Amino acid sequence: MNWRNWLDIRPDVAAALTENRPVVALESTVIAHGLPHPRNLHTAAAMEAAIRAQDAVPATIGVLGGKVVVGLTGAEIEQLGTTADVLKASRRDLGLAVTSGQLAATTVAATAFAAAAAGIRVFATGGIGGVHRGVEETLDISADLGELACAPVAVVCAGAKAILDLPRTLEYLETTGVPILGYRTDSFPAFYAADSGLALEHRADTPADIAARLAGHWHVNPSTGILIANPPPAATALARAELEGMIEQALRDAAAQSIGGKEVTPFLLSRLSELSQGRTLQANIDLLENNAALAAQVAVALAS
Ligand code: PSU
Ligand code: MN
Repeated sequence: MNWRNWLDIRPDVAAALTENRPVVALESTVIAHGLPHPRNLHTAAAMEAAIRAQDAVPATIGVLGGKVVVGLTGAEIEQLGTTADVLKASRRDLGLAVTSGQLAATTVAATAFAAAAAGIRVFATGGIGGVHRGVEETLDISADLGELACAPVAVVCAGAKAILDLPRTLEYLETTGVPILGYRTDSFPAFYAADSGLALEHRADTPADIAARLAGHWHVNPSTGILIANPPPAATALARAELEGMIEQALRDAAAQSIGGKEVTPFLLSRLSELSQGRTLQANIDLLENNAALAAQVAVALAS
């Protein structure tokens, strides 16, 4: 086994990186575990198309055939989005998944790690993982938060998922030293909702402005990640008040069914989609595409 080749950067992505052309990393857990089939595949394709529309190169990341692949093909994405029992791989799982050869989707943590290893600076997702409600009991804190502290990648997201304890998630990001830059907003978005009611201290209003701030961030903090908080599109975003009751119901259902560990987030997302008659799913899809488009604009500005 040639361990040095664990990272398989596909030619189109490698060429763009060598030539300093814009590249945007995308995760695959949202495809394999976050969205239902077939909308997961439509969304993955739409995110890649939104990136290409800005003349940037998408690099969807996953683990396949004993390699962490950067720049999955459409057929490989389809495999991840249609196969049952795909491993949800966090950073800690990557080395073991490479040695077992199993098919694995990468979370934000694992994707940020791989993107940093490949030299990709900009990554788009929906909402990052964070500190879960009831953390006093479960100690459930997403590995996304720890990884952002040591991967120099800008993650474009609609904040952290609304199912989480958002004030504690912000506290944790402060503790680990991960800054948050609001895009055209002064408050932390709440994933499905535009505004969590939690204030942000940093704001940028154009992709060029974001790119300039990123350059400054990495000049001073070269090994730290940063969140670009992009509110969800207004057309399908939900109001925070209407969400809260559904989230509480979903959390009760998770507890009643003893859902724990890495199953918690996929369970809650899918339960919320049922409780909202698909409205949270539509909001999730729209914000994913919106984040891909902004990430591409930022990558273009960074490369110029
Ligand atoms: N964003 C979405 N949907 C998702 C995720 C992000 O819109 O399903 C995934 C990401 O892969 C993130 C994961 O890393 O959810 C968080 O899982 P956990 O809470 O188990 O760390
Ligand atoms: Mn967890």
